Amino acid sequence: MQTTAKPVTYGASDRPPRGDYSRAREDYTCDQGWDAYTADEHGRYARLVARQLKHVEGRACDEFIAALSHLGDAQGIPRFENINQLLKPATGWEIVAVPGLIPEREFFTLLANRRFPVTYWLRTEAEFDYIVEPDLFHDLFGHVPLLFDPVFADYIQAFGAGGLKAEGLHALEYLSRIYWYTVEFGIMQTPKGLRAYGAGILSSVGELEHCLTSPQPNRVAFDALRLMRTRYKIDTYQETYFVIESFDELFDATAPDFAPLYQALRDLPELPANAVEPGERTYAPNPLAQPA
Ligand code: HBI
Ligand code: FE
Repeated sequence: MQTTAKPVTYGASDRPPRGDYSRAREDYTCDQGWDAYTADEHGRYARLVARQLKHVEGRACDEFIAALSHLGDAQGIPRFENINQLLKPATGWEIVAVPGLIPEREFFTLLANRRFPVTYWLRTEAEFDYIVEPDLFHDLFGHVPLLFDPVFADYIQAFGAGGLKAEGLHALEYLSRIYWYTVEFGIMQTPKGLRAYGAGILSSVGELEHCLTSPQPNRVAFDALRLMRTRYKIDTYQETYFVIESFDELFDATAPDFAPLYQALRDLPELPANAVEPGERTYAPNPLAQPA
């Protein structure tokens, strides 16, 4: 099947695309190809999940922990249609396979229609600890559990719909920052301390501890305008984490039309990833877990 789906990679990276974009349909979705996974890949996925499950307790938000059981027994790579049988009735979402990163317009269109893109290929053994591009483990383990949370599920759909309304390239850059600093690297203040909810953190071993307890990064109260001014880096730990107090706060802050914010942003200079603005609310790191 010939298609116009063209490979997409992060930024100007000259890294060759990892997925087979020739198998993608016009909307960039493709079949998961579950039968093609090897025993090695099933085993590697199971080891990635087993390791991460040891780290998320006490570090991931309760909503994530509560939803983990929906990913199945994690003895191997699940069939997306099996997850959809649970996910669709829960929040109306379904996951669809994609060959990797897809263009913004197709990405926002999928989210606006409650279809979450999940990369079908899994990282190699050499990338067990770290991979730049989002792979199957990042998307499935990092993103999918929170799609079972009704408020977060509505937020992602609103974000997708907002993205389709974004006019001009700058708006897409601002929206990418919102996505990056919430869905990928967001943390939450809870009565039990700071907890992670961003998929980029939840699918990483090192950053899960770093984002909550390291004295290095700034932890700044979530503010959509401040956030959209702030640049981010894709291949290091974040230098700033934006802190919400609930998913309701996230939904309320980003559901309305962003046009007034884009207008205000035109007159405000961008901020580096490690900026701290005078007078803004910041959060102290969690105390280091006492050795058992
Ligand atoms: N494509 N498959 C996939 N996954 C993403 O997370 C993704 C994407 N395309 C664009 C994108 N993210 C970001 O630019 C969002 O901020 C829009
Ligand atoms: Fe992601």
